[in-house]
Amino acid sequence: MKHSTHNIKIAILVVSLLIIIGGHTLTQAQDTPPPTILVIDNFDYTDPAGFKWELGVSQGGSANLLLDAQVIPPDSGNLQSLIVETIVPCVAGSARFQYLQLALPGRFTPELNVLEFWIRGDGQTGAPFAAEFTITLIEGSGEIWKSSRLVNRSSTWKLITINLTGQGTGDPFDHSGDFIIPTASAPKAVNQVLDVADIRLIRMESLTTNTWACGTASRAGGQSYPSFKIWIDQIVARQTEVVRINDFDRAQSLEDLSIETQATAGGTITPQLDNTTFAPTPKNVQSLQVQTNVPCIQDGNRDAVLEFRIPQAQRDWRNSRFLELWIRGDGATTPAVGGKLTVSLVEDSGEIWSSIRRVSPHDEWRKITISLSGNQVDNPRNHPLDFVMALGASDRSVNGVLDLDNIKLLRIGVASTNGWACGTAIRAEGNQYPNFTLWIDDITRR
Ligand SMILES: [Ca+2]
Ligand SMILES: [Ca+2]
Ligand SMILES: [Ca+2]
Ligand SMILES: [Ca+2]
Repeated sequence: MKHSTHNIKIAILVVSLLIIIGGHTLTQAQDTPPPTILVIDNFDYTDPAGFKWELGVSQGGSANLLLDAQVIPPDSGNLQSLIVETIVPCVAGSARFQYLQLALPGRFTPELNVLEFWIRGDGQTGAPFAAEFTITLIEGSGEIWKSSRLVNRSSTWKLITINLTGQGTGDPFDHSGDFIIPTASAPKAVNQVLDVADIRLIRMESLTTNTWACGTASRAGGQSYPSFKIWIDQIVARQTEVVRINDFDRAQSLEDLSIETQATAGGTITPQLDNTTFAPTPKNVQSLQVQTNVPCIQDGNRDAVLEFRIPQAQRDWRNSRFLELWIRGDGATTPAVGGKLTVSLVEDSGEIWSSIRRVSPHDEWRKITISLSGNQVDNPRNHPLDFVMALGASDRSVNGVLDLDNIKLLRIGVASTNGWACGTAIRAEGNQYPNFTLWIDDITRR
């Protein structure tokens, strides 16, 4: 495998970089982005001078930056990705940090509403198991906005989409889906609103946590792990357009909705239109109430499901990044309190992708957002914010990636949790809380 390499060993702060392209031949990048996309960096340069990011790193730290023409995300016309390996040791009495910073190649326009990029780990096992990854946006006003997450060492490429929205101050790790002014940067706050058209600089940081790097994590056995290596690619800002899947407003009767229902043995699911309660969205007049009664079954996978068949002309979801819907609970204060909501997408290929979240019995409308991305087999309960293939559905796997070019069905499962229904919750006994009611409204993708 050939890499273009340049090793950086520096002691303090910002330097400009030179990337030395290796011996392999490169051709001109193919992307001619539509006007709604601003490519921040795709790392597909034919000229090493294309690399404009500046490195900042704390005392004693360094970074290896490599362009990689072999390991690239599944994105058409893509030529290269960037490997970022950071080595940032602990130095007593000084803060650890590392970042790559870029002046934006063009002005952000206000209609750009998501930032996205591909990321992947090195596929190795062992400590450190994860690192902190942060995207920072800095406004011309000086306001600093961050969105943080932990990334693991999985060698599977993952598409990360972050809403270009932000308000107030807080912890960036609570804002992996949008941006927040970190509490420590609050003195630089101006209006505490992310003004997209005022963004001037972007930073990305990948750093093992202090507990790993400084050798205090219990499993690190006192050893320190200052290094972490990631691949990153195709950093873009884009506009996503809202497409209605179902708002339940135009239906006169259930027949107009052409919903199919299914429940596991002994269960019932009863949807009905409700024009007395609906989500607080413009011109809204009606929602769908879903009453379920689903007793326990032997293997435990009890569920009651609404199935929305997507019309042929609306099955290409490739320009969308999120599925959004509004939900409202029944406000129950006695068991079973709350339930689970399962959202599944069925590809025309037959692959089924699911996301499960616990739903509290709140009786206020809430909007939930699920990222339209998925590329692994896992328990959907671990994925309220994106999609995975459940183990039980993996026998239908075709290519193991959520493909958005032909989404045939949307399934929504509503049920009380097994813990209540099957009597395993502390206060429950036996099979006694099979009922759960949820209101659903305004299902969209964007
Ligand atoms: Ca690329
Ligand atoms: Ca602002
Ligand atoms: Ca509605
Ligand atoms: Ca697929």
